[in-house]
Amino acid sequence: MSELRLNSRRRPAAVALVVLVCLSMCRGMAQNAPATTSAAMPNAPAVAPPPVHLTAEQDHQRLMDLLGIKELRPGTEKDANWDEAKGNVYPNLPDPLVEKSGGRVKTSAEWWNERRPEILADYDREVLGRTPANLPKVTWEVVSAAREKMGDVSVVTKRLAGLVDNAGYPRIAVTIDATLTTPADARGPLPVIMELAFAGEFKASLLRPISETGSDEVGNYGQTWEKQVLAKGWGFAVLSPTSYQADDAAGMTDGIIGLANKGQPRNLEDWGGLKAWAWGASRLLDYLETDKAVDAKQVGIEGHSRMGKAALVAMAYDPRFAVLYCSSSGEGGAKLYRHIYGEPLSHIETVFYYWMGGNLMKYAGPLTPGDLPVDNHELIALCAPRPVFVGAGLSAKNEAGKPGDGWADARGMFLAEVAAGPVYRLLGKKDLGTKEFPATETALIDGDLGFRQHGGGHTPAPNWPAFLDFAGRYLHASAGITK
Ligand code: GTR
Repeated sequence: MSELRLNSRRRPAAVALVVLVCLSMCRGMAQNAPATTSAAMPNAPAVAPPPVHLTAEQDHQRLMDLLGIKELRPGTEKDANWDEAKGNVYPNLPDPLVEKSGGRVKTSAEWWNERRPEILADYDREVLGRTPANLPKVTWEVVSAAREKMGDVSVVTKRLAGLVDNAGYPRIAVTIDATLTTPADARGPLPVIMELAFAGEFKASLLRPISETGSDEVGNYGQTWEKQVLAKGWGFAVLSPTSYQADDAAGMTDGIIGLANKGQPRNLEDWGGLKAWAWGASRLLDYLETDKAVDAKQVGIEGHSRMGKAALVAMAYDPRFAVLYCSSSGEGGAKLYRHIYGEPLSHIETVFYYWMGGNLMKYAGPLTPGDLPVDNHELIALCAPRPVFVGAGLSAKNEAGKPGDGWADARGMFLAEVAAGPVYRLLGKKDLGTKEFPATETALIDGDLGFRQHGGGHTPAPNWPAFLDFAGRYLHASAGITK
């Protein structure tokens, strides 16, 4: 079965294979056909044109042209603001509890039926792009299952492949790669933490025997997060978002976005990479709902940096995720666009514009973050009433040789959580409990919004224990063991 799997590293070969198969099928059809050729057969199936391949520069320019933008504001580290006193350029946040009509949201019904859909529509149109309706079906296969030891715990690790139906455009093959590890001796379904992994982390999750140290890709602080999750009596899943959507501007006519778009470049309101990565997380959750080892109502999701942005999007859009650890997600993630410190929007829109919907580029050119109809306190509010933990590292500027997570702007994320508080309160939940930025290494985890700034650099590792304490109030190993 594993031979059938087409992962991202093998994708060019896979695409070539599909093309060859198509060509040979066409040849076969021609050989078997009577003397007439397809030109003489008006009903002959048309072979879909190949995907359009643009360079990142060409695709970026194409979006600029569609928007009529001549230039973006500069966005390098040198152009960024590093002075907190100058960060509050746009002090007026959109009020998550005021409707576009001007009416104040007073009941949870008004939130769910009126205001929340308005915010989602703004995110779809102006920020993240719209996930297409009727995306192809995903069929999950357990490629292998291995019983093994992780530390003292006996576990079963399943390697999973989500095969995406590509009948609508056979030139693009897409597979979602993931693993699921659960304690072998559990007597019932268990909570699971799903990680949205960077490529190196996913590779490490495939090592056999199981890796005791994990990958160094996002920082290694001794004990791995996987062991800490197992110590809670829970399982963990590792998802490879780049297996189904490459982290590459030039790859936007490939992967699930390319498949859905039949190889054509994106329109201004089409989904960006974060939405696509979040879509895959939801598909993995579909699989978890079918796995008897898992209590799918108790699935948490975690991601760091760009994967932290994607994890937040997954949590905001898919109400089945039970709890979130959003680590150093920064600009385009939990940070307020209007808090001008560290990474500016113009950096995302110059280098990583493909993570987002096309329209967001306007706000890094002629318009400013202050013109956005939403801000990311509302992305957090879309997760309400479910618990959200936001983590970050030290805010020192990222200088060569110095640890520092300043680029991700811990304070900008904290302020967003504070401003999401009223929605949590409206829904009967507890907010962060303070508007004061806490001292480094002080966890705020008594409410349904959690926050901690660790003393290290751009890594999720030091905040895992605080997150797991927080998550432990919602996910219960005993739920699995007693059932
Ligand atoms: C940076 C990017 C950030 C963050 C980071 C990462 O270069 O500017 O938004 O996502 O990459 O994902 O590590």
